[in-house]
Amino acid sequence: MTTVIDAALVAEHNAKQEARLQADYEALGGMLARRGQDIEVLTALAGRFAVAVPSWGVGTGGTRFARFPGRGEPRNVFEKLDDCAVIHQLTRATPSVSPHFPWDRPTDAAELRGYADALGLTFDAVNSNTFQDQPGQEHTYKYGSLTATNAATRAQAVAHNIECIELGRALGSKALTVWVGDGANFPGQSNLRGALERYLESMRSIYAALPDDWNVFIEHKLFEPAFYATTIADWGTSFACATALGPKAKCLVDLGHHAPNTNIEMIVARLAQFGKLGGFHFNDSKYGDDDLDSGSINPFQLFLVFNELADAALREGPAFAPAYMLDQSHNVTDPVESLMNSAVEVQRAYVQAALVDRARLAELQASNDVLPAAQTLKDAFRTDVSAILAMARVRAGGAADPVACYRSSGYRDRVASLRPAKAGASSSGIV
Ligand code: RM4
Ligand code: MN
Ligand code: MN
Repeated sequence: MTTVIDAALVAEHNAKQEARLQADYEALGGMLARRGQDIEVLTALAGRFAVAVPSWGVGTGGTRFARFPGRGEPRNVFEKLDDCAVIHQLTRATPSVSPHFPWDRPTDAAELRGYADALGLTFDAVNSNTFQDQPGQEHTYKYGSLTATNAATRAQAVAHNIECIELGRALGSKALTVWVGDGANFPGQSNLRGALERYLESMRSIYAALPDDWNVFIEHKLFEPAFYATTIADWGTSFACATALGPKAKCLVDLGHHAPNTNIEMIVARLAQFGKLGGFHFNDSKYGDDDLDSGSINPFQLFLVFNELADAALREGPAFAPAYMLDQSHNVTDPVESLMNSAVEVQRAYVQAALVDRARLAELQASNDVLPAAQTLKDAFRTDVSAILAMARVRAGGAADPVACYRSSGYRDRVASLRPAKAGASSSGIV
């Protein structure tokens, strides 16, 4: 495997941190042992955690007002993979990349797969894009794609999704994520039921093109760009469509795609109960689809999501394996740093959820002893598992402190000189 950051530099960084990490790890291990928990079991669990990086996340994002490009942004999918490889090398928690087409369309899929392989990366779910028009495209998506009233527009959107499946097959992916911005901006603009009927008809054609071992993930989002009525606005619609389509169709929960204060962990519990939880796009938000770093606003919510996942895993057994992906946009931070930060925060919630004393929680719930039940969750959430995460990384060849190690590597300066900005071009990121 090619290492993008000099392995000697990582080793030197870890050597400097070793004494402090060891002391913290021993102290935490002692504290956990007094609670009846084995730190080594938790460190092994942390080492098995993986979350996919979104290819579009390594570019600088933007808002509808402006995009302020960052230095050394990747200009093509190969450079995106280089940045993703740095994230994985230092965190050891992001071995796969979720590509977005046509942004990442390769001229030679085998070459792209080989490039990823050499970097120690694989491809996770592929994403279609019918929320933008592409140069030379025959039919516009201005009034919708999979739900368009114009049959030729729908056929074009279906064909794009089928092309995504074919590209994904060549890249070794096993799932297609479909998010559409289709909807209406005015009451009366669209027949609400008719739009969903057209969506289902289009999705049936896409579903029929799925290989046997593939899934399609339906991603819902409350609003934007349709501000009055988004066709796939909520998990209920997503669930109904996934059920109508069949067993290969599942629901994808993007944490930022709900109204403020929505109980997302309950959505997770419901989808898991009915066998339709396909996966996640992790991020955080304060207002809407803010795409902020995971755990940066509401880490307790992230923990509660993982608490439900831990409960579901116990009930369902090893077959329960929703796809974990990040979906973020970075406007003011270095995307590599933000994605490393998020991967670690999601991994933190995963480990904290494993700390919950489930037998005690079940007893407290059965006897309606409310306050200690709430405290049982808080005890786990308040436990600082940083030393476990750092130890898992160091043992796997990653960095004790990924952001500090990344900064000392000078990677951003190096790529800034290798990747001069294209004047006027929005080479990556969303906008
Ligand atoms: C959407 C949604 C999708 C992502 C696009 C770029 O809001 O979250 O997952 O493909 O943004
Ligand atoms: Mn998303
Ligand atoms: Mn989104």
